[in-house]
Formats: sequence, C-alpha cells, structure tokens
Amino acid sequence: MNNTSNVSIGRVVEGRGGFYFVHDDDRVIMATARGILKRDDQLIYVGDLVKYKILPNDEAVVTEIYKRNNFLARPPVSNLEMLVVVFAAASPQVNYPVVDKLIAACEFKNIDVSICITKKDLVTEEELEEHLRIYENIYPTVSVNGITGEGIYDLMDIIRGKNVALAGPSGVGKSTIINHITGEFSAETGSISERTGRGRHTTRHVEIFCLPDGTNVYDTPGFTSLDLPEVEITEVRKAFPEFRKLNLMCKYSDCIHINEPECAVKHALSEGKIGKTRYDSYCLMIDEVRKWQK
Ligand SMILES: Nc1nc2c(ncn2[C@@H]2O[C@H](COP(=O)(O)OP(=O)(O)O)[C@@H](O)[C@H]2O)c(=O)[nH]1
Ligand SMILES: [Mg+2]
Ligand SMILES: [Zn+2]
Repeated sequence: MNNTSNVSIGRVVEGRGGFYFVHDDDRVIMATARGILKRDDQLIYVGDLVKYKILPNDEAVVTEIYKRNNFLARPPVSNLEMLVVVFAAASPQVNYPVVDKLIAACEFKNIDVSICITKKDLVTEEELEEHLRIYENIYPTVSVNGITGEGIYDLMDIIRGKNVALAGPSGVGKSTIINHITGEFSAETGSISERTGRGRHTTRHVEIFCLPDGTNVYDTPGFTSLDLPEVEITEVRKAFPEFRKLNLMCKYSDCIHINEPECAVKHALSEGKIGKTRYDSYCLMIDEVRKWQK
C-alpha cells in the first residue's frame, strides 16, 4: 500500500523482542517503534493498522497507529471483527453458560459472532441437530469434523475477508481448525512459519495469519472466556438478539424477563421458540450483574 512518500500502511501481525512484524500486501516487514510513538508512550498491539516508513538505512519504523475499532485485553489484540465461538458436540461436553457468555461479551464489544460445532463424528444426526437448533437462527452456524475436514469450507465462507479469532474451551478442536484453514493455503503461509522459525502452533503468544483470500486469523492461546463489561441489568437483554424483537411485546418496556407478568420472552420460552439453554444462560448473567450491584 504505497503512497506518494515512503510511508506505507500495514497490519501488525506479531510483536516480539521489541520488534513489530507488519504485514503489507504480500510482505512482512520487521519494524521498530522508535520516534514519535516511543516519545508519546503509545503501545502497539497485534491487530493494529499502522503507518510505517523505511529510513535511508533500510530500517522500518512504525510512525502512527490508526484508531482501533476495539481492543481486548486478555490476550491483548485489536480490531477483531468476528469471533468464532467453538464448542464440541461431545467430548468435552458443551458448557452452554460459557458459550453464551463468550457470545454476550462480543455483542457488547460489537464483534460479530459465528458458531462452530466440532466433533460431529462423535454424535448422532439428532444430537448434532439439537446443538445446531439452538444457534442457527441467531448466528451463522456450522458443524465440522476436524479429522476429515468436513465443514471447513463452510466455516471459511463465513470468515472470509474478516479479522477473526477462534474462542472456546481447551480440547474442542480450535488448533485443528486453524491447521485445516492455513493448510488450504500452505504454500502461501509457509513464509509465516519461516518468520517465527518454529512450528506454526507451538507459539504461546498472539500471531495473525494473513491468508491470501484476505482473511486474517488471529492465533491466540487465550479466549477460553471473556469478561462481561459492567453493564446495567436491563442491558443484559441486548446481548441476546433473539430477545430483542420480543422486548417490544412485553407488558413493561423495562421487563427483564424473569418474574414480570405478560412477558413475551417467557411466553416464547414456553412455546419452545427461545432455547432453554439460552434463557438459562441469560438468567445466570442477570444473577452475576445483580451481585456486582450489591
Ligand atoms: N473425533 C474428533 N476429534 C477431534 C475433532 N477435532 C479435533 N479433535 C481432536 O480433539 C483434540 C483437541 O484438539 P485441538 O485442536 O488441540 O483443540 P484446542 O485445544 O481447542 O486447540 C485433538 O486430539 C484433536 O485431534 C473432531 O472433529 N472429531
Ligand atoms: Mg489449541
Ligand atoms: Zn419480558
């Protein structure tokens, strides 16, 4: 992305030992942050879109950080556009409150959500269908078999061109999925493993794989859980998109759908139009928020 001067724009894909690796089209430039940024004590995070320039001595220096769309502290990354919330159809058994809390945190942070159910080979069609039914009308939802790679293309269609990370408990198959996805471009991503000088998934820090189709996959050891921001009780509803339309039909506009009469959400729940596990997760979040307020 060159313009008139020797200033270019790229994305920080890794930070290590005081160096920042900046991805710009098909190159990765190793840059430092001397100069303006150092003076102002500005921190650079993986995911940042930055301006950098090449000095006469060929040294690359980051000179400016573009405004971040968002920032997550643990692990520290910026500009995430979609979180793929991953859980296994079996082994380990899904913990819906954990899944729904990851989703809710994204809703508050304005990060798109998609759902990926792994290990479909371990359950019957009916059992898989039960998991799918909970989410497929709310978020883009796919099921995959990490062993055969079945379903990986469906996932790639959902994440294409976005800055994405995978989140979910350990053992559900996140690394397996990332290996499938980067494997599709193995010739092209080779340069990235050369950069780290290690196997692709032995890293303990955050790193972004910039795939040739424009997808930026954040590979992080973290994101097994995300904290909810300190919201008001009535705001928890906003993290459940399937409640939003119904809100309007509750008798009270500030209905939090727990004990109020003529509640459209509870009515939908009794008719099976809202998932029981989703509603239970919602109630747990309300409890959590109530505890903060005491
Ligand atoms: N049966 C089955 N096993 C899987 C599947 N996906 C991953 N695994 C296995 O589950 C284990 C954990 O996978 P891994 O990708 O390391 O999970 P992570 O901790 O979420 O990164 C590994 O032994 C994988 O081989 C799947 O779809 N079916
Ligand atoms: Mg892993
Ligand atoms: Zn209600």
